[in-house]
Amino acid sequence: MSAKKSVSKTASLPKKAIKDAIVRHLHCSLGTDENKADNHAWWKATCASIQEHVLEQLRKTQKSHYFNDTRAVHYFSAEFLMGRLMSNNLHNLGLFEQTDQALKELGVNLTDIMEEEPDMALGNGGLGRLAACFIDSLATLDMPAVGYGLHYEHGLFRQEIKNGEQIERPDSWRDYGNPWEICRPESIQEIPLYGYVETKYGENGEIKKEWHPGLIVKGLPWDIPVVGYGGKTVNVLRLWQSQASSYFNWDVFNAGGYVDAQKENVQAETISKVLYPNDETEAGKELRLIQQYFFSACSLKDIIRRYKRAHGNNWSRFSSQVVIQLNDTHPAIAIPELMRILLDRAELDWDSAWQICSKTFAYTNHTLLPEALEKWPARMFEKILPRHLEIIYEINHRFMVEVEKMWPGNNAIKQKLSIIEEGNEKMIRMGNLSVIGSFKVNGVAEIHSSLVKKNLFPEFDKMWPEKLTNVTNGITPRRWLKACNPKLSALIDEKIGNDWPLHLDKLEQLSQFADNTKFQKQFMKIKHENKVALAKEVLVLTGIEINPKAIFDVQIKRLHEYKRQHLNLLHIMALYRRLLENPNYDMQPRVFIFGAKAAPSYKLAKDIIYAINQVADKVNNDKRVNGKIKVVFLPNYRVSLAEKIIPAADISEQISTAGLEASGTGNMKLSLNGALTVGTLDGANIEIAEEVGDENIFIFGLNVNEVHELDKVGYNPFDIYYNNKEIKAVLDWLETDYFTPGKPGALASLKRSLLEGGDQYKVLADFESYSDAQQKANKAFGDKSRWAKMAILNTARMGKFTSDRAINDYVEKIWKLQPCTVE
Ligand code: GPW
Repeated sequence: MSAKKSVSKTASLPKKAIKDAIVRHLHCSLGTDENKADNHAWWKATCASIQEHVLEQLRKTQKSHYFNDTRAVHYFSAEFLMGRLMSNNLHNLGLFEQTDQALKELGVNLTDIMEEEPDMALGNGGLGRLAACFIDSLATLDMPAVGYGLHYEHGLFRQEIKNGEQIERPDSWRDYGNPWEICRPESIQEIPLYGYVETKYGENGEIKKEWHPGLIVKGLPWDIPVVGYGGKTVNVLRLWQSQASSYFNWDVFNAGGYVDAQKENVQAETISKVLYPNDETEAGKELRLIQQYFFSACSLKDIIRRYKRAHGNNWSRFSSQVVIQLNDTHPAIAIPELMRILLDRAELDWDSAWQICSKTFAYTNHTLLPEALEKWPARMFEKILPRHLEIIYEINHRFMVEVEKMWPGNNAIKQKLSIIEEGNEKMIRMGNLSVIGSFKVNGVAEIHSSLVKKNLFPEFDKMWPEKLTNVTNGITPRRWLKACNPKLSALIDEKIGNDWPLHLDKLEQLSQFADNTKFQKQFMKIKHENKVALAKEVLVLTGIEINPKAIFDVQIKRLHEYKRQHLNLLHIMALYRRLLENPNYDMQPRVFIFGAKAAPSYKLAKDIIYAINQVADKVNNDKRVNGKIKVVFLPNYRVSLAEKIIPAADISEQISTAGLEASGTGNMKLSLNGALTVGTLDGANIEIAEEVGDENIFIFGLNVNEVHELDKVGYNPFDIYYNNKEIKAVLDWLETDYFTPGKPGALASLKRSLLEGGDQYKVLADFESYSDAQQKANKAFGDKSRWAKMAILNTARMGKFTSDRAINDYVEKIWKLQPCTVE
């Protein structure tokens, strides 16, 4: 382990003790024995024995935080995409090897039983996975921190592919229990909803507001321990489950209304039933707003209860003890909720309340896409949260006074900055509320943050020049290299020592071996073995045979037009066409691997999945292709599948329209595992290029300014269609029944979106440049030594992108926390 951190006590735990604990749990927790136990039982018993160590450290951590009365960050997020926890917890506790050995002696294979664990898929994509990486780093860096979110009964849907099309099935991750979570009924919270606000007058004629809710629901917390690497600090992720506030309405029950009495139950329990599957789109659904309020309000009450235990009713130290990070605007309702508590409950005056509130919150923006900037109809607020609406109006009113001071008489600016959007339907702009109510606002990559300043919130940046800042995203190298790529990790350990998971900059030492033929061979042998393993998995999952010697070209992310999976597809079709026209067309055999879920209501995204599968079917079975192209769409892309794909990737597709991918994090994971990026100058790709050097990445396409210029002069995709024979042929091909026998036009929506639809995401504009970059990659792969060197340098130069660096940036720029060590 590291110089800073000593090896944890658990690491020296004898194998015998681990064996005994697992067997004890088989007997005493599961009521089975070694002869009867199946993999699921072994998995549960092993979890239970790991959890013993986890809970011991959790207790010590909480004690230490309590006695030191530390300032802590509270990470509010509607999503935490945790994936599986067994391997992660074992690695972080330093117990992986011994447990592997112990199970072996019991005749059990650790890799097999880890497959029994369902993914905790309480998130959609990047934003949710970032939250998971961040809480890993917070614990690793011994930072006092709590993650707060929703305990969804059903996480992101399971994706099946039937006849090429996506089918959504419910995700039931908790059907057989979750061995990691602890129910905390002692910390239940009650949350008001609906109703009306009464205005009262105090003794001195002062106005008082009282909210009379129409419904109260219970929030039951479940704690998931978050084990830091080194096994010392164990923080918690606290997720709220909604429940009816009283199980039976006895009056109704006695009147014979047994079924009616259950209705309220159902309504309350619906709140945490299911994760909204829309990535980067605001749905405007009442239940979603209730979800946001429910978890924000539960979490705030929880924080305040803890604060009061130490400080009583003295609010003066609140904002020095508590910082709340809003993961996008999803929990922004926490701002007026804290105001409500301070005004109506604690009876503070407005200025004192606002002082506290605006020093407590910080907000991370993750997108510039207009459809993802949350807005809620004012009438929805009026119905669900009437008091909050009043408070928002008052925040806005006072803010408008400030705007008037800065830009006297300028109504256009007032309209733009107002929290309230006037129009047919009055809307509440959650982004504006978040900027106004926070002391810091950050974007998630340099380019993104500069666009937040320049295009999204320029006036806010003028008003508060210190408020807007950048923290480039990061990923945890524990999950995304050490655990998912054990062979490469072992090789790195052997070369540079084993403290790189805590000090990822040290990977730079690998660059001294980048030209070393022996090291290149070792590095590429591991890549090959990982590819063989993935090929086996692909065969099992899809029945498609792929050649591990081919280039594994990977695009894994949510399906979105701005991410441009269809650019990749058009290029595959072009290659296919070139091969048909010229059987000697010079290309390295390549396997194109896709993984992507589409939001169930996103029609074109689903059409793109269908198109990929139809093209795959044709290409894979066309003898003339001679195995030079294979296309694989892996169903049900999720964290645990990413862990298998990423170590096996040669090429990483990061091809969003410049300016639209705020950061990307898959780009970092793939590069860390030695894949070369084919990418645009967008999000964190730019910083990856800076780190690896232009010669170790394939950059193509319009940059942000060029996209902007093109829009200004007017972009007409038909110009490209009529001038580029290949593009025209490929688009026209989509309209035939070549890929959809008997169903001509089944793929026509794609062509339409790129022509009549206006090609909003500049797919055709970037096609040629993309194709050129792909040819360069193709050529580079032909030179084994050159490729190996580039791959090694990618791994070696990813130090910047550890989430430990990102968290340290947050700590220094925003949170101002001190680490708190645990014995
Ligand atoms: F719209 N991101 C995401 F900004 O995964 F809220 N889901 C979302 O709903 C949003 C953003 C939101 C992603 C960004 O698209 C990606 O570029 C970024 O790397 C990631 O958030 C983490 O910052």
